[in-house]
Amino acid sequence: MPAVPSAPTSELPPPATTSATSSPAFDPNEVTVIFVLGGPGAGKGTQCAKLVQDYGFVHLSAGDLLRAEQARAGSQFGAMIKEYITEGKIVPMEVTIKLLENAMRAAMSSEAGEAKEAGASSGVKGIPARRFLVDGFPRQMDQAVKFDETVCPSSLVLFLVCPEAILQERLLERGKTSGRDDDNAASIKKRFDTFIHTSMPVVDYYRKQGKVVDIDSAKSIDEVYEDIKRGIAPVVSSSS
Ligand code: UP5
Ligand code: MG
Repeated sequence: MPAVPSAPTSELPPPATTSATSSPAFDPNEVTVIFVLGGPGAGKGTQCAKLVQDYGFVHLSAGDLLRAEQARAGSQFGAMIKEYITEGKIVPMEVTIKLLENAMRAAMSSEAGEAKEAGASSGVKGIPARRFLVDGFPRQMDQAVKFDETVCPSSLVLFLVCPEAILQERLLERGKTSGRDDDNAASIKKRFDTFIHTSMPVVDYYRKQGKVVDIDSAKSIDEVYEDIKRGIAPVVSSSS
């Protein structure tokens, strides 16, 4: 296996705050963040798309942001991100957190964000976007601690639970057409290993804080979504 290089971070500015004693960039009373976690292929992206449609969440997929940065012409992180993703490893958090923070800021200041927050049918403008689904992040303890400290503590964690055999079948099927560097048998195995050893401690950490809602994502897409709607009800009603 090739050595994974450490990430140069000079191209991205440092996180907004770096001291453990300073405040997060976004006030959790004004911004609602839901983390959507689960193994590779658990249905995080599929379910987030449905929540965006019905609730006007802004959906931020850490994996999608990293793939976009990988594809961005001139990015100094492109080769490094590709190698980490193919190896199923976690990209150094400075890169991912900055991409997420930038995307949150862009959504909050954009017309698109305003329209989403207001709801597609109301047509009301001028309310900043403030409900975020953060999909596939945090997946390592250092990321969880840093994001909570410097960006915004989450209100809820949706944890999509599904047996590995089903996940593998879904990913291999998707791999026939997805073009993703990691939808192949070798990468999928590494992604599973990383999920168990590196990402599960994050779920346990939030479980101790009482934030985790477990969702059986082996069910059909619509059944999973019904369970998710019930799971987020307390947070959605209190932030609307
Ligand atoms: N499908 C979905 N739900 C279904 C259901 N209920 N029944 C039947 N089929 C269902 O779904 C996957 C497939 O399953 C699709 O074909 C779908 O139709 C079907 P999807 O919704 O895409 O699942 P998702 O959980 O989003 O799977 P994904 O592959 O995106 O999960 P990963 O967590 O592996 O990928 P992600 O893009 O988040 O991360 C990729 C890599 O980026 C990581 O491995 C890592 O290297 C890197 N990364 C970081 O380094 N840091 C980060 O913070 C985040 C990512
Ligand atoms: Mg996804």
